[in-house]
Amino acid sequence: MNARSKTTLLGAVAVTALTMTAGMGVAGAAQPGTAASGISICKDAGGKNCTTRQATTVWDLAVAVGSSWQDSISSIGNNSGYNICFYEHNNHQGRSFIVPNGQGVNDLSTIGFNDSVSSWKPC
Ligand SMILES: [Ca+2]
Repeated sequence: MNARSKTTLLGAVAVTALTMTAGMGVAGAAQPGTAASGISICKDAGGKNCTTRQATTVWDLAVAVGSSWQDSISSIGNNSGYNICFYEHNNHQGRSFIVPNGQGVNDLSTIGFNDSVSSWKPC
């Protein structure tokens, strides 16, 4: 291997590492839809103060995740592998909206659902 090809190889590795770092930064902060595998629910808008669950059916958010999560979600990311429907009340009642797999809602107040989600299911 000559000096020139060594430089090229190192350059390629550096670019790959940089791309991964940039992608992870976007995922955590501004775009909940690209967050970690599963359903990320966040108490604050912009993908902040989150926890993640796999694509299970949740009948009652207070029971399945914790009482502090009931009527508190302000942003959502969905990388669960399924489209997920979220509901205003327990047992999949009341108003609802769908978050397709691979997408998210950065601020639920923009769709009239801030601090009001109480259950979800794949749909
Ligand atoms: Ca909130």
